[in-house]
Amino acid sequence: MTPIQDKSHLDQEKQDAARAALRWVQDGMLVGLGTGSTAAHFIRQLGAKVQAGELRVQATATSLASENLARQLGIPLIEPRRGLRFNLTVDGADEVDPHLHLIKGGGGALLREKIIATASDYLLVIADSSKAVAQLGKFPLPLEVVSFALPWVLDAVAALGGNPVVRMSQQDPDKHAQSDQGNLLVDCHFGALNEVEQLARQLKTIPGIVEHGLFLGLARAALVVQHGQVQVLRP
Ligand code: ABF
Repeated sequence: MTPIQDKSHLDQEKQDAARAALRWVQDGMLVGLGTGSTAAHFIRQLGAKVQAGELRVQATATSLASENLARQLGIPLIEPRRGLRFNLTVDGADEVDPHLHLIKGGGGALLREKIIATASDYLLVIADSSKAVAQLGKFPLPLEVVSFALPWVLDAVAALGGNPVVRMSQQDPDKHAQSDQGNLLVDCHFGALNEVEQLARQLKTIPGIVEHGLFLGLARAALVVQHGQVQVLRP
């Protein structure tokens, strides 16, 4: 299979996973909207249902890109407020392991994604076949980092064996990439992650790391395309 065919094949899988997630959405729900190409498929399909009057939902998005897409599609948006809980959040992932531990943040939205996932009663992950792994760690682990703290964060992560690389902007490769919050993104190359809970705890102790891309114990189910079929995985 050529890379182009492979990409369109994976895109079809993303669409299939997104379509399957629509069955989790019930009328009247408060929904968290994820970020990335798989989540964008879900937002488009949800928007079509809202426009057709088949579903009424209110939503909050995990990134400005997803928020803009939802607004264009006429999905009613709500601002963060005290006491707000989402019935369901549907989001993509960079890696999903059999415990439904996730690496997220390749799309640069991990902080808002974790905030919304934690404020949700049910996090449903949608993913193409390339995302399911036996062990996390092939995909670099993203961190969102306060700019002032960058040199010390790089020292601390390097001391943990993380081989940190500051992410550069896709628009201007001479500039650092920035999150929607104006923070920097650092991609860590730890290799296979054997002790994810321990690593998550260690990263949390480093001042200047606002959040890391390990999502542990948050996903309640994952819709992953495997062998051409959407499979429901549970932890
Ligand atoms: C978000 O988008 C992220 O947490 C993850 O980094 C990325 C997945 O992107 P895609 O769906 O485009 O593969 O869900």
